[in-house]
Amino acid sequence: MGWWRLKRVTGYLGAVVVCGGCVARTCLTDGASDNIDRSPQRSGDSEEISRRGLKLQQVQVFFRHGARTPIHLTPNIEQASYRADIHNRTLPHTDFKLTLKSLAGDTIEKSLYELHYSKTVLQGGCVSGSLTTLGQQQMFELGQRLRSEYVGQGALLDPTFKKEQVYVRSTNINRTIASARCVLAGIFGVHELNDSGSASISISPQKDEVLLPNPHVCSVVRDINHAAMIHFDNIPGIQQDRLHLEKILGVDSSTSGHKLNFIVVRDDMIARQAHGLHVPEKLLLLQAMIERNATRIMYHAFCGQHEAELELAVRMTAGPALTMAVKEMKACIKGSSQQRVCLYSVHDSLILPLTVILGSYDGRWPPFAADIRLELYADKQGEHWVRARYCGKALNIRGCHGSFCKYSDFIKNISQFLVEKEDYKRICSSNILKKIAKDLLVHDSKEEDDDGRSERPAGL
Ligand SMILES: *[C@@H]1O[C@H](CO)[C@@H](O)[C@H](O)[C@H]1NC(C)=O
Ligand SMILES: *[C@@H]1O[C@H](CO)[C@@H](O)[C@H](O)[C@H]1NC(C)=O
Ligand SMILES: *[C@@H]1O[C@H](CO)[C@@H](O)[C@H](O)[C@H]1NC(C)=O
Ligand SMILES: *[C@@H]1O[C@H](CO)[C@@H](O)[C@H](O)[C@H]1NC(C)=O
Ligand SMILES: CC(=O)N[C@H]1CO[C@H](CO)[C@@H](O)[C@@H]1O
Repeated sequence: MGWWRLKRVTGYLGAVVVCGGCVARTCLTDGASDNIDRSPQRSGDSEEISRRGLKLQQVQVFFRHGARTPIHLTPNIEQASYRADIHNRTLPHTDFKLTLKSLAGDTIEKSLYELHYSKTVLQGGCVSGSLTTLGQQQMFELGQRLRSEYVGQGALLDPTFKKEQVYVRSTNINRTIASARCVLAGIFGVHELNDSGSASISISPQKDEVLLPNPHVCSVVRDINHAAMIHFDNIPGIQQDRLHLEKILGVDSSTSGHKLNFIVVRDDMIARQAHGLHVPEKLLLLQAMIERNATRIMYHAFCGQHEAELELAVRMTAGPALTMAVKEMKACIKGSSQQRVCLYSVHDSLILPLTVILGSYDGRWPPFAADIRLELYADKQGEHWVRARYCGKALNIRGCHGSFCKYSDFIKNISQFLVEKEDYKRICSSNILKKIAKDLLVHDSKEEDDDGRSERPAGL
């Protein structure tokens, strides 16, 4: 299996921007290695809900797809076998009648990502980047957790599926579409969904896709991504660790010209671990190093190489999706929308910068089935409040105190990251990264005068 070829072809399509990778730890309750705090409420939350008389009006959920087959393979390591009869079965309790709807009103375009994945058939018959049977179950269980909180007598949703109340949108990739299906099945059950016959998932054409950092329409996103994925050696400390890993694997990048990316090795490793497949000892020994360095590269790929790029980067990578979610909140407050639950089936590439915007990035790779929820409440006086949650746990939203943030404060605090279509387009094609780099150079040369350093491993 030509790993180099895979990496080359991939470029930033799929492998990078739909940044692969995953983690054995998930937001599920089963993982032994799962050390994420999943307690659904903070201790004071239910008290605050009753004290203020908060009533839930709407919840929007961004979730990462479940466990999948790898997108990358490690050079000089024997491939793991992903048997299609084990890992590519459709779970009957997630199988129901579903339609896909194009948001452009025409037929859904062929997915370039799927076209790319389908070229790599893994040992065992599964295709790269596909949601596995385990991944389906993880998403189903996320759906069940949503059901337990939001469905029932006096709750946000009736147990009967009403298409006006539930909006589902996915990126145009099989594993996210299938993940959305499994979440829906977990919320309503396949009998109800089949009886209703009206469940659908909306898909945007690539040119308008906001559910992932979109390098196809935004050259600023592409350049930020490229800087991290190709020139990751600029990140202090990476090169030394990379050379060590290459030596262990017997990879000689100086002759091949292709530096081994930690994200590649991590992706392969995590997919094996999630599915209980063998991981070679020499990789296991380096797992902590691979994890940390890969996560660091991933962070820079979506949040910029330098602190000075951060605000711009996350505004361009996750801002459009957040802007869409804020519009839904506004529509709910105005009473112009009946949608109570919005489900967005996405990737780690969106989850990570979203947590950065919310002010609560935990420094880790978002695990399979990780979810961010934006809950909109109204109090007795009719004032609105927002609670954000990551893997169930309430977050401190940037600048707010406690779990609940006044809607007006929430908007004030995140407004610098919101972006309308026209501004997005304008910024995307601007030379703003060059400007930032130039400012940094001026800044750096001043510092060098001070401390005499001749060369800095600048990220830009
Ligand atoms: C629901 O419908 C799907 C196909 O549309 C079918 O395969 C499945 O068996 C049905 N499940 C139930 C429980 O009715
Ligand atoms: C995996 O399952 C999907 C959905 O049932 C199917 O379209 C695809 O052909 C299967 N792939 C393999 C390699 O079995
Ligand atoms: C992805 O989904 C399409 C449409 O359902 C299907 O034709 C294709 O075989 C799927 N690809 C894989 C790799 O399962
Ligand atoms: C790479 O991993 C090593 C070992 O865990 C760690 O000390 C180092 O800080 C990591 N490098 C980066 C850039 O995160
Ligand atoms: C970063 C930011 O805008 N923080 C503000 C969030 O909202 C609170 C309450 O209005 C302000 O005090 C913060 O300054």
